[in-house]
Amino acid sequence: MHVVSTAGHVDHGKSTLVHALTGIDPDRFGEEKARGLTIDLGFAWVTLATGRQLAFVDVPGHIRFIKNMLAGVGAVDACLFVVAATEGWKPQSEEHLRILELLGVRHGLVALTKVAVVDDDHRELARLDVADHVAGTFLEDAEVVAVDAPTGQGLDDLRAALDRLLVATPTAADVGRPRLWVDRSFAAKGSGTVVTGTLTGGRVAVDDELVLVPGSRPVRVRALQSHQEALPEVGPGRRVAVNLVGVAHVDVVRGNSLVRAGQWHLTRRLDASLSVLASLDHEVSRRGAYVAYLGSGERPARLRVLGSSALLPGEAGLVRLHLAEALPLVPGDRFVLRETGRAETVGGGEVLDVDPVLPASRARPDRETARVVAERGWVEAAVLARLTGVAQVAQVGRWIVDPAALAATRVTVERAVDDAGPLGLDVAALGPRERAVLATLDDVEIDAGRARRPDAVDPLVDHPYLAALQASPFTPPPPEGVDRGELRELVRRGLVLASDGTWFAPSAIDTAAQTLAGLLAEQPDGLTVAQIRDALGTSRKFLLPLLALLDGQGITRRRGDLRVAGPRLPEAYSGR
Ligand SMILES: Nc1nc2c(ncn2[C@@H]2O[C@H](COP(=O)(O)OP(=O)(O)OP(=O)(O)O)[C@@H](O)[C@H]2O)c(=O)[nH]1
Ligand SMILES: [Mg+2]
Repeated sequence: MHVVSTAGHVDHGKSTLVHALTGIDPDRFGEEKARGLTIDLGFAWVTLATGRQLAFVDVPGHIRFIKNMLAGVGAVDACLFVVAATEGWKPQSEEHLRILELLGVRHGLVALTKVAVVDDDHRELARLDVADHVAGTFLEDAEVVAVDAPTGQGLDDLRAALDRLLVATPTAADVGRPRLWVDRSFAAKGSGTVVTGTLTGGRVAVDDELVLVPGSRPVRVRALQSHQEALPEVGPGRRVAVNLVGVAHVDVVRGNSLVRAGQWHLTRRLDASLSVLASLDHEVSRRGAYVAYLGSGERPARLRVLGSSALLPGEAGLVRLHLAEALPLVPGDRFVLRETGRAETVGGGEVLDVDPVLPASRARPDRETARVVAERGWVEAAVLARLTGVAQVAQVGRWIVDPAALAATRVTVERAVDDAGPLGLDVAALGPRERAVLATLDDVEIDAGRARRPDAVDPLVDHPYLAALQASPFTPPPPEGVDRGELRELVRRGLVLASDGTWFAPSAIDTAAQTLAGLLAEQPDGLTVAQIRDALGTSRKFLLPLLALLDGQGITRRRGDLRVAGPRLPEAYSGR
């Protein structure tokens, strides 16, 4: 399945040819038929003898309707370039060819029409004329087929040539990011809003939730058609009619687009390449009122040339464009630039950066992902995918990081780990990026929320406060002079037990448990606080927090004023 647009000067026989090839008259409007002139885009389709399917977008040749032509050729795979043998190369032959070149169309063939009404010499002259003008363009090596639609002459040759063209023309890629630039919106009887366009980038299915841009109005796909056939799903590279729920047909216009939420960066500011047509008789600078033809729409744009103040005819350079509305664009999108005042095509180019971060004075955009990353330092992979249009695998945490920025953060994190010493660095105190880098460091181990070097000796097991607590288990000294952070860490690691503002060595609990086990073996009905205090040789002040620990661990249990055996009370020494 391919989409092919016509191109060529007014009256050269584009619509007649499409009609002859497809049986469908692409001129849809009464006024078009009455005047014998295409005003707006027309659509037709045919299945070639080999089974290959082909959709035509038929464009108007008249200069007055050039913006309709521009709306139609944005997403096509190839062109059928029409030149009448009666007239030869004309101004819109030239302008259409330039436009197709600027939009990056790379495949096509030439139909030399109306050959039945000229003699052989004329026909050969017209052929030479065409060859002259397409030299150096993508049509240089294209087949030129002589036809005459009313007599049917050459139509079979043209069909065969179209088939060869399609074999050589790649079909639209499916990258899982559908985008439909709307070229028509109307109300269909009984089903509401229908929009049409050439689908690219991915598939769309019935019941899909999409958003309408500009704005972000959610809409749902109620039904899909391609070539008037209802389909549950349509792939890229096809003409589609989408029946939408959630929007009135008058609220959708040519140039709008349908995309999936979250897949696109919507931008009003972009950097791009710009090739200025050699035929232009003035330079291109920020002065001037421009319109950019992007997708199927005509967009007023302000322009600034990057790196110099103006581009001369025939020159290629870089520009920053400011649009009035945010559009779902991606690097690689092509556009044509026209100047509104003079109604002339200025040039065109390729979108390079949909979210420029550098000021225009320093920006030097290109298509390199590494540049996008370098200008930001850190970019979330999902964001980078939107900015480049290419799926990106996160490298550190959810980010992709410029090598210099990564090295700098690595140094900061390593230093923080070293400065924290053997106690370790509190991971929670780090920012998310630092935490992601920490996880990539080889010579750091993370345990219970603390990062430290594995070879660091743990000073806490030898901590003097531990020794002091062990020395007087039941009259433990307060942690005077002990660093608060160290104390917290001693408690966290279970080297010190805290209870109600009093601290104990774990061995105090073990010793107390043994003592109480012995006493309770003799007095199973329970011990008073005074009995326990005397047995342990302590005072009430220390005993109550100690009992809280013993109760908490299930060694003892409270019954009234007494303490009885808890489920974890050790066996009493048999010797007692
Ligand atoms: N004899 C002859 N007449 C042709 C041929 N092709 C088109 N015509 C006539 O030329 C006139 C213009 O044809 P169209 O097909 O409308 O031309 P077009 O290129 O679509 O014109 P626009 O869409 O307005 O740019 C019509 O009267 C056609 O009948 C041809 O191959 N031979
Ligand atoms: Mg026409």
